[in-house]
Amino acid sequence: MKISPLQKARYEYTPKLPGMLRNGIAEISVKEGEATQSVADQEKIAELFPNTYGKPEITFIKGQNTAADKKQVVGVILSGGQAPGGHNVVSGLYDALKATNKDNVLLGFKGGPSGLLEDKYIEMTDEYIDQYRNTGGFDIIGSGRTKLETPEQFAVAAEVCKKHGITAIVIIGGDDSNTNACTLAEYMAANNTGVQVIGCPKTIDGDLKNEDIECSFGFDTATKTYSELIGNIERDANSAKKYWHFIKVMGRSASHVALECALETQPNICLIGEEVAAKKMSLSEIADYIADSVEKRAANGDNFGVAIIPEGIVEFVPEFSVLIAEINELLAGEKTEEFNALPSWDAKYEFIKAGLTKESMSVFEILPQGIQQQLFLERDPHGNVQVSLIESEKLFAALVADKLAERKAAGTYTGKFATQHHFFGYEGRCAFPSNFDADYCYSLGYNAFMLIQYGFNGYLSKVSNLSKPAEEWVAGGMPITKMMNMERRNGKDKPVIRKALTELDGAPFKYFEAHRDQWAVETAFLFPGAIQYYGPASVCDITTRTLALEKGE
Ligand code: FBP
Repeated sequence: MKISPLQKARYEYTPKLPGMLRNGIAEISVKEGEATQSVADQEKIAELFPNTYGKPEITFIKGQNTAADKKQVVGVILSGGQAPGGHNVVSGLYDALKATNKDNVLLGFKGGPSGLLEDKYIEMTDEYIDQYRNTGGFDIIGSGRTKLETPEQFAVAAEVCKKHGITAIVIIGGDDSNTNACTLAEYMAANNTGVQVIGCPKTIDGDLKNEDIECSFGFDTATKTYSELIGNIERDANSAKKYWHFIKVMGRSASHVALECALETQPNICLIGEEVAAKKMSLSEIADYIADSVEKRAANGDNFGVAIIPEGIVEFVPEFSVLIAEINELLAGEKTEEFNALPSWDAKYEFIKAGLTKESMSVFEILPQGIQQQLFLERDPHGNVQVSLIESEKLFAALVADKLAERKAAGTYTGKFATQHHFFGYEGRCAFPSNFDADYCYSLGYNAFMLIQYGFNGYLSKVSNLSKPAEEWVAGGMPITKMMNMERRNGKDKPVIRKALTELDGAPFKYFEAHRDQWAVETAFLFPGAIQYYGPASVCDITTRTLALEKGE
């Protein structure tokens, strides 16, 4: 296989472990903390997780290793969307497992959770793992979005574990995957299978975090990648001075990615979904807000700019989410076929007009035709509109153009408004992990094995104090039940990990809020440049602005 010079060089990189994990396996001991309880709905969660609820948090410290010396066969699964660093979680896990006992075995289940159910796996070897060290992607074993959640699936999983003598499963995933890891852990304990389940916090979206988990892995590299590109576009915009760039960035629901990119690049506009929802902003108000910046900049002779739009924005605009719900109803079941059989867009439009409420129709009417059609063409397997496929960068550009046309007619705006549209998402999910993600992920994997070795079940691998150099990081574990609460999902109350949305009273948003009016008018662009892997730690090892601000730095 031909490999790039950077990939070759990255093979040589030695990820940094937290200081307390650096003394060798024989000198890692465990310190138990207080018993824990769930973030909310304690009684209900305790009742649903009798075997895994209320366990103590633990920290690894330097000391005599007292873990039982049994042979471990560990299965690992990558679940959900790719996030840079996943390969290092697997290699950290592998290295710790082999350093403990060279007869230990690591099986990688292929293609996500379905690999476990279908018993499709590969056994990891030095040679195989070495090809993937410090590289991006999940191609080491592949990933998938099958949910492991029913008792029937758990029974199959337990059978597969029994067949291979598996003693522990490590699930590398986001909030939903770790919710399922928690339920699987409870099942394994309740059925005396002897199989432990450990989770690792992954997602570029950055919405799996709380007072214990400081960030999910992949967020650092993905946002640095998008910020590099946004900075490059800002410089292009400032050179040519003729385009407004509307840039949509990934993040299915929460706006953490958009906010971090804004902190890194200081664009003229960045929308934050959570704020739009809190202020109940309509599409028209958002368009006016952006148009105000365009108009003020035009008055200064600056007919260019950059606006960042979070992917999940449309779900946060109250009138838009009502429209989407009505469209889902309108096309429920067989009505989709009836709609698709209509001969022309005009006929379809009449069908839509007859089916939507007056309020939703008034929202629908102001959308560009391309977006109107997207709302009806793209459906997920459950029959829902796939909001992530809505080109909101084009939607807002078009709405702003309409506002500016009105202002021009009224004589208040005389500038030029030419737009370019971009979507940054998949570009960032498989980048070579930054040093931070390479170190953090390797530590999460290494630490996951320590949790296994000490017999913990239903724990999330936890590495904290992340804004400090790796030497000062703290490694340990936290019962997943601690992050759970009850939420309404598909018409039922379910125990789930609470998703972390952008906090409007949090330091990252407050910083943005304090500066955005200036950024909206001036050209205050910041150019972060490409991720640096070699050079001074002040450039190569810096983490996100979000983490630094959250830590008061
Ligand atoms: P995870 O929550 O599984 O980490 O995935 C996040 C994400 O990258 C979102 O940002 C994006 O909306 C979605 O995955 C895209 O999913 P897909 O890869 O299935 O198109």
